[in-house]
Amino acid sequence: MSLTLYGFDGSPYVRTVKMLLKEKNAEFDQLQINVMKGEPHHPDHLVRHAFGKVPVIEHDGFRVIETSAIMAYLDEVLPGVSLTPDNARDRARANMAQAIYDSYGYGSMASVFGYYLFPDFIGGQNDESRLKGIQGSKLVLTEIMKLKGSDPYIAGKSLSVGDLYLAPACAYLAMTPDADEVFAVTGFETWWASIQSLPSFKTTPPQ
Ligand SMILES: N[C@@H](CCC(=O)N[C@@H](CS)C(=O)NCC(=O)O)C(=O)O
Repeated sequence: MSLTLYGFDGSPYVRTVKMLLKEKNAEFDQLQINVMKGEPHHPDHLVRHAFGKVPVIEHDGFRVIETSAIMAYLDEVLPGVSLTPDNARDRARANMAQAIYDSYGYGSMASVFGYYLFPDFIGGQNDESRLKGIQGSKLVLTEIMKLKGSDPYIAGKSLSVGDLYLAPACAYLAMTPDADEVFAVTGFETWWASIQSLPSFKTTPPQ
């Protein structure tokens, strides 16, 4: 079996995939395609992902792009713990978390953590966009924590792809002075504590 992950450790989406690979105890190679250096837009990577994004995976010669497709594929083909809930409602909760993050979460959260951590990459420090990002991020966390309800994880009693989606961007937010404000959401604190204790989280720090 050969498995290659294309994408650098600074990318939240790459970390989501890497956390799944760690949860599965999978062996893989990683090519550190660096977003900060514009490497996803180099011709050799555009062959893999025509839209110039990471992550991409190649599994025994089969290429998959887009994190949602990668997560579903790897969860199905790799042995080990399943990260897809075993019933329709919990699967819907995980899928909702994933879609909310993709559609409304990543952009809002990146405009907050990017402001402090990667200002050049997001086109400079813009306070209006940061403040809008704080509100957007809070709404996203609020709605995802409502999906979690009183369960320990977003889609129920077990860790799922929904949790792995949200965790890396929260890790970046946690490094900013806006963390307390963004994280002041019912249910977030206990969820975040359990995510931070996962070996798959601890062994995939952004670099
Ligand atoms: N829709 C893509 C989004 C992935 C994405 O936004 N990746 C970022 C890094 S976290 C990236 O490659 N950015 C490069 C760029 O936009 O230049 C997915 O789900 O995989």
